Amino acid sequence: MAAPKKSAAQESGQDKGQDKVQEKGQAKTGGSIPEFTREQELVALRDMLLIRRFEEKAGQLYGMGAIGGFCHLYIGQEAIVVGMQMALKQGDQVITGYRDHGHMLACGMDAKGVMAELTGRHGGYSKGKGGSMHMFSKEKNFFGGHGIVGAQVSLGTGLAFANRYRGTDFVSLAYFGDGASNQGQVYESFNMAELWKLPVIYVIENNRYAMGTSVTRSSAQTDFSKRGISFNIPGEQVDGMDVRAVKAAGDKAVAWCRAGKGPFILEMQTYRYRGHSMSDPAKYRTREEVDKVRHDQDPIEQVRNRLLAAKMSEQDLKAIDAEVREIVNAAADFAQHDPEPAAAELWTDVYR
Ligand SMILES: Cc1ncc(C[n+]2csc(CCOP(=O)(O)OP(=O)(O)O)c2C)c(N)n1
Ligand SMILES: [Mg+2]
Repeated sequence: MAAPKKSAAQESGQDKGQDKVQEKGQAKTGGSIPEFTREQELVALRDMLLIRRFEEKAGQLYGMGAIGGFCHLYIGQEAIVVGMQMALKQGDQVITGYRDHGHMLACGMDAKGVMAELTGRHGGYSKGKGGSMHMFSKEKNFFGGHGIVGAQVSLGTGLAFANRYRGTDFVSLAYFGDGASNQGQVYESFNMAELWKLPVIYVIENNRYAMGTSVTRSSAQTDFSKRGISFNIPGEQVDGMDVRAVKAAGDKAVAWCRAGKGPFILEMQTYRYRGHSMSDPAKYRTREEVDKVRHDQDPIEQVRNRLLAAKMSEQDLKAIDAEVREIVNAAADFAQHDPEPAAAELWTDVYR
């Protein structure tokens, strides 16, 4: 059978149709977006800035050769993990794929430990033996960090099963991408989660690309909030560039899960500013496309602008950035000077 004809947009690799869906304010977050208090705005700003500066530094260290292997940056998507974290309570679990540094920082993991893992040092979360894609923190309920696309979806469903089995009211969050959404195990997980009413929120981070493939080229159904329809799992599209919209959607989904109603799907409409990984020249999209999102929808600028409009001074905002930069610089310094793991570590933490 001949391959189906592609549209002009698909041929060019440009994601025109999706552009429209994700234009500012287009996502359906269930009506108006509740305002944040000043305190919430400040928490969101600081936490998003920490991720942004951390990722910029990781990119620099990678360029200097201090980080080996793969490194997938989260720049542009910060509002998702920060907004969702604001909707959680202590004891809820988080699991994600390989674009994971932001999730760890949002969970409260230490920037030094994360950065030192990237540089393969003993003080890293996996003693320098895991790297960017393999970090965990039992204390902060962060379950990785998974390089196999989609694997975290079934594991996250398992975490929800454990919550149910133990009779707790904790909720698990399984983050995955638009590309991962087309994986078979996602739907096996959806079925079991709804069948057993498991408290899991499937957070689909639709950043419009899976490596170099745009969603319109790879997905028959590009409204990812509908992916649970045949399992009766409710879903919502959310403006993932607005931290307030993310928090509001998160609150709703968390309440649904905690009430024992089963899983919930949140499609976060977002964008990654950098290539898929550090080695991706991102030739499948135009510079203008990236610049437009940065200019019109940047999640950090949105909060900064609201704070400025609420009479917060430019100076006070700069002080927050300076405080964050200090944390990140200290983490980078530690990550470059901490020793590498001893050779004997090769024989520890091995599953037998
Ligand atoms: C099972 C499996 N298939 C393929 C890959 C190669 N791979 C790594 S990332 C990726 C794209 C995933 O894209 P998406 O889910 O949209 O996440 P994003 O990178 O955009 O955050 C692919 C195909 C893999 N790691 N695992
Ligand atoms: Mg993607």
